[in-house]
Amino acid sequence: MIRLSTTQSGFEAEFRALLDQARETTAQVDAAVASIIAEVRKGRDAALLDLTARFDRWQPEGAAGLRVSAAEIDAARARCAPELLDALDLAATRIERFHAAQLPNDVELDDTLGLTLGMRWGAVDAVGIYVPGGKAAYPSSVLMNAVPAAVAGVQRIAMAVPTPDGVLNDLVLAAAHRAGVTEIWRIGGAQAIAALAWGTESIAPVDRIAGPGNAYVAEAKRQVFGRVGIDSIAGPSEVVVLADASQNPSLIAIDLLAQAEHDESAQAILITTSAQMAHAVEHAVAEHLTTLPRSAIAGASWEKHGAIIVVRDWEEGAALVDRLAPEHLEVMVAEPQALFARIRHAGAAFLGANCPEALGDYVAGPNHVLPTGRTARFASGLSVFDFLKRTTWISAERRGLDAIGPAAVALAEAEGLSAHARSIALRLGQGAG
Ligand code: HSO
Ligand code: ZN
Repeated sequence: MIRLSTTQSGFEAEFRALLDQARETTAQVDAAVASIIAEVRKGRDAALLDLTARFDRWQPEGAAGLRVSAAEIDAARARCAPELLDALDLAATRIERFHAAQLPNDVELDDTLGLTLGMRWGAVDAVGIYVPGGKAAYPSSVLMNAVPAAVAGVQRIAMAVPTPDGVLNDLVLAAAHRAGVTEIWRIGGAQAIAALAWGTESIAPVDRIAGPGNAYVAEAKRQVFGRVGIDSIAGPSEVVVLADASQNPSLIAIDLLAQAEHDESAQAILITTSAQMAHAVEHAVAEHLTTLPRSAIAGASWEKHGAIIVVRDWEEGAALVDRLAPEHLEVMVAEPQALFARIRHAGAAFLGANCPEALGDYVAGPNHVLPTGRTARFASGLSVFDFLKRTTWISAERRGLDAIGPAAVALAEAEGLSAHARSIALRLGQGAG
């Protein structure tokens, strides 16, 4: 953990080092991924069976065995604790409601010259949702990826989830069922991305792929991009907490650690106007770490990437946040809305002492798939927009054509495109024919 203060000499250099700190070493997997994709394109179902046996150590019973059946989904749901299914349902309902509120209106513009111009939103036909297996299998992420697609109106939502040693996570299946996933495939890694993008005998290709994954999955998404759309490639998670002297240091500390426990390369940063608070939080972090089950991971993240920055005022604090452009921002000050209004770059904000990030991770309603690694400068969290696309349209009355056609003829002639010019001129009644 690094302690900084904007009053110390050399602060700028230290802060820049923090901004530039590499938190993830991405393995060089390009070539391996390219060969897996080629294998799936060529061998299709048979290649998937092979690769699954090789990487996930189980032997599907033919291609049909790759798909999780309705009976298996029902059985998985029956094994889940009813309280957990209720919690999942509450989360899904709230995520649905918030994402439905995002649905945009079509545009229609009458230009008064006799033309009507429009833009129409439509859903993507088929989407693939990748869900990591094993340790990082989060039912909450299934909801966060699949619900926006369903709300957008996507007809086919195909989920891919690896089942190492054949083992499935019941709550992941229950979440998929609740979210409206239409088919579930027990495949993973680059081979799953290849199958979703290119299709096999049993898996129809999709149009867009979303969802987190390991280095192989991320690289595979990069390599199939263009054939299909992809969501952003997520890096390690991060939080910036802004706190003034009035806050409870123990709560701030646990919020920082909630981020840190995700992964050793996660980053948690406190920015405070109070040197006393800085001190108190540092102690509270150490205290919590003595009892947290994931203290090894959280402690390593805090040690390697954590920071406490003391600022003179919130003017300085807001400027630092914009430079960090954090994935998550907690604003725990007396007037959180006012401070939030001064900040431009953050993936998602949590305002006031009553909404720790974890509330948003699970049940609040906004998406938890957010831009990491300072990409909040130009990117946004997952939403219905990721599963919608636009078609613009023009319709013209005769008087509209007459009004603007001549300008188009002139531009077409200047570009040397005679058929373009003539297609308009003929209609204007001026063409040589
Ligand atoms: N904080 C993570 C999402 C998550 N948290 C899932 C718990 N489960 C990235 O926004
Ligand atoms: Zn989280």
